[in-house]
Amino acid sequence: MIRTAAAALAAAALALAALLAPARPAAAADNGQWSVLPVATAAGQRPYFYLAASPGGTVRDTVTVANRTDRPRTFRLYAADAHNTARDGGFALRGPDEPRGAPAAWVRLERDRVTVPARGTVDVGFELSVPDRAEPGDHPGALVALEDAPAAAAGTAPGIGIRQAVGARLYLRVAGPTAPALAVEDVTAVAAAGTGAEVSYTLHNLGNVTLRPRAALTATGALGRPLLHRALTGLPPELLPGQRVRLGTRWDGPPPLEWTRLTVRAEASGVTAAGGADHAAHPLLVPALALALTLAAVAWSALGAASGRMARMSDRSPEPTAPHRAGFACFVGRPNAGKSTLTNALVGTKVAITSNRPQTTRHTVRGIVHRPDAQLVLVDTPGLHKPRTLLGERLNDVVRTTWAEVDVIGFCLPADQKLGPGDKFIAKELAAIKKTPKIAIVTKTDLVESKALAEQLLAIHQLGAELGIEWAEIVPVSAVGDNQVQLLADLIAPLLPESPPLYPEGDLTDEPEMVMVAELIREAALEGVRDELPHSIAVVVEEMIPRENRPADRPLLDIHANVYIERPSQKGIIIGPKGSRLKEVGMKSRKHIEALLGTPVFLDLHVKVAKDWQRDPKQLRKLGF
Ligand SMILES: Nc1nc2c(ncn2[C@@H]2O[C@H](COP(=O)(O)OP(=O)(O)OP(=O)(O)O)[C@@H](O)[C@H]2O)c(=O)[nH]1
Ligand SMILES: [Mg+2]
Repeated sequence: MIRTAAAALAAAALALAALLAPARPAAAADNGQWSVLPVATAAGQRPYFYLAASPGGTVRDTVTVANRTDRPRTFRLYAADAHNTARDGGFALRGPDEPRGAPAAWVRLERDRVTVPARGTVDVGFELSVPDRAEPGDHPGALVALEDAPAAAAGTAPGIGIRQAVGARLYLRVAGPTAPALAVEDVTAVAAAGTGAEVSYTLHNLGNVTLRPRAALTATGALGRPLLHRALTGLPPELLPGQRVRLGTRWDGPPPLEWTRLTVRAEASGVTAAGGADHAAHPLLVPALALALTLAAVAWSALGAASGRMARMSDRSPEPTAPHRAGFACFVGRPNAGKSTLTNALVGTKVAITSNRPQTTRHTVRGIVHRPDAQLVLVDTPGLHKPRTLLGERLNDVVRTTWAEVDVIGFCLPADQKLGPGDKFIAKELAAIKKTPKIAIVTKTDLVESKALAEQLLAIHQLGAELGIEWAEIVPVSAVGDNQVQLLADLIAPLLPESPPLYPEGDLTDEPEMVMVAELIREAALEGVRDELPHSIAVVVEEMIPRENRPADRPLLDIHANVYIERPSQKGIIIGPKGSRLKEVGMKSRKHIEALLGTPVFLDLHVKVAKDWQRDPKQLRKLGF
């Protein structure tokens, strides 16, 4: 949750306070024989350098190298970049001959070699010049004194394990927007000896500030039975910007005959991330239990209200006293941002059609997510855009009416496209809706590298700051890659009002069947058409009637639908050579319709011209807009 700039600063201050804790051995400032520390000031000894500078700015400071031994010692002095070790995520420094990045490359020491007399000290000044185009945020490193000659050869007897390179940590913060961002990636669970499982996961700092992560492992069994909730230990105290650390833990308690869902949830500086994996102690259990679960789910919905009681009885949620919440959360954003795909992923079934053509959604579609603690009514809206037709204006009106009425607004911004005028236009309008919490959702994260994602997170944070929007959360998700989708539901739920469920258990949408059928036909018709044609297509189901005189075990539903286009010249494209395209549209959509309605269907499609219907109020009314 990247809240206001003030909150980000507060987080930075916290991080700073945490950094004031004694240095860890990995970058000790003192090895008992010599030490490297910031020069003492009137205020006392600083344990490390904390420097703040703006891009283009320069800061100066002095490092003191102290020799505690009875002989002179010579050191090589250099600036090093910090990173997290691959082994356990500890704080580590790059060697003197490794390529230098930020901040090491920006440091100029007055001297790079010093001889410190016995029991004496030497001060060396340095200058840190931040380039104009430096990235804002934290750039951790250190100033290191590496003894020039091997200590043993110098005639003393240093204890084994004496560290030759000793460094004073340097925490540089470059002024500009800060955005904490964290991801849990690649959660895997492998059966270990006995019934245990080795769980591995990667923590990835996607933002530009140092994080101090905490994490917990949860396991749920079939039908959501809670099995485990345990804080994870062995996390790196500091996860530096851009760093990825692979970590692991062992869970000894997986039930031998149960499929489990493992989730690693991590948080730091107000940001939350989660990732999960399925685990079965016996490999055959995964398919077998998936089937069992499907059957159970069918039985579940068939049981109707009774299943509600079952759900409550079997629910051992950690906070049984937490009030139930229910309410509306809409997804808004420009066309093609991934709103409908996300709605479907959250609901777990297709309630809204999707396509790679802009302006696919033409009315609000409600999808319902049922959880033990909350019922989320997700409202998918048409993409808000610059209208060129009366239809466009009406669709935009629908969006604005929706966001004025819901409890939470989810603003969808695709990760693979830089924020554009369309996004900024929407953000400006959202800024005027003060009372409703807004979550910025970065969609399609599977399409970009982490660096691009980090930049997008930062840009969104900045956009919020510019317009005075206090994002309740900024969440990266991939609906296609099933990444952080459940986390999004977890973040929406607490923002909803306390309320009993608004829809009966088992209802996944309130879309009328006829509308859904028309939409499925339109979705199939959109495939492979280009330019203006996708906008020109509208579908209306005229009637759905069970065929008479069919045997009871072989019913057939007759569906008559009209596919409208705007100009006679478009007819040929839709119908295709010898009707081949229309036939394909019929075949494709029929499969989806039969799955939706659970009955064989005979689909009768007709192509009709409704001249310029997008601009004609009368035609629009006829087509249901
Ligand atoms: N790779 C990838 N593609 C996605 C993801 N989410 C959506 N898409 C694709 O993006 C395109 C647009 O998705 P929609 O869900 O229809 O977008 P929308 O925001 O509802 O669009 P409109 O209804 O036109 O406003 C489709 O081709 C989707 O398959 C994702 O998480 N990853
Ligand atoms: Mg849509």
